[in-house]
Amino acid sequence: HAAEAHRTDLMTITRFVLNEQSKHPEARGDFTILLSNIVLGCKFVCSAVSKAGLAKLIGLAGEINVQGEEQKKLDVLSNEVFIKALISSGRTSILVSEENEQATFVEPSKRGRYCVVFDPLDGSSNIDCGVSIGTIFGIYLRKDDSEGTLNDVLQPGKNMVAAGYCMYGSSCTLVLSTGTGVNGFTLDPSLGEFILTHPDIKVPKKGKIYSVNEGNAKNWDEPTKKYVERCKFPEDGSSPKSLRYIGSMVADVHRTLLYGGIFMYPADKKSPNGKLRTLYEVFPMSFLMEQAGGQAFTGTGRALDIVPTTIHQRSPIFLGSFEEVEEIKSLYAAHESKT
Ligand code: P6P
Repeated sequence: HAAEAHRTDLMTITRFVLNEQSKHPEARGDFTILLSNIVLGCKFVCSAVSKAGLAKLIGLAGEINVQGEEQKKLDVLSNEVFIKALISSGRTSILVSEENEQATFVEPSKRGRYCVVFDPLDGSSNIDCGVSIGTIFGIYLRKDDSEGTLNDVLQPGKNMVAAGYCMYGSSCTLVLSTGTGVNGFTLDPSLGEFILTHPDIKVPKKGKIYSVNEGNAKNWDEPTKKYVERCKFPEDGSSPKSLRYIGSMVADVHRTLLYGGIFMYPADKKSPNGKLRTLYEVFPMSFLMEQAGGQAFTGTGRALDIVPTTIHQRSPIFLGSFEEVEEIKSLYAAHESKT
């Protein structure tokens, strides 16, 4: 029946967003245009990633390929595609990319009300071995009467108007929230359209999976150590949790969103702010997790409450099932009260 609905209903991501936007009488269609350009970028990257092995796109930047052109690494290529698509949308003022040290300030004639922060190809170190990778993005509205300054992207994550990721794996799945829940769309290559396949995603309240790089255990703080210990040796006699760690944030978070559990990149002695970037990894994934009924915590507070000071800063993150994050929060609170 689902297949039948798909064939005749064809709820594409564009139609879905248009329906959503029609609930906002003040909407001028700008967001829909912006999103369609992000979707175009995702379709390009999906195609390039699936061909990477063949087209040797995974070669190091600077190598010359058989056509005598300079090889671009997939993450460099993906970044260029997203930057150009976002600028040509005429709906953005500032772009922050993991690939660019400086923010991109759009020229006045092409400026729009939105600011996009993104990682064009997160986990790209995994490309060569075929592990799923992804694009992560978050969208802010420019602050009132601003023409576009860094302050427009140094806003807390809770100010985002939308966030999402596109995972390039066995299928190409785009997960999006515009602030009224989370929906998943799968690319139908025969149509070149993202079709609604996961309506109204809710993260299970509890989970049986924990996801962390145990190789950092030596450097963890006490609450993290205690939580992971409880996952392995439950004090209440329940069965231990399973460890699943892919090492590609989009893949680890997507599994957590659908199956429940917790994904963690804690602070440690080596990296006091953890490894993941606040603006375009922590904020978008935290936004989605909260919209799906889960939580996102940094060890000291709600992740979306962070007020960033620099565009590439990092922050620790614990995100996933509501109850699992609740347990981490209580361990940190207990630790606080002892120190
Ligand atoms: P580690 C990939 O390089 C990445 O940025 C995220 O996608 C992933 O969650 C994390 O780093 C993995 O880091 O230190 O566990 O290899």
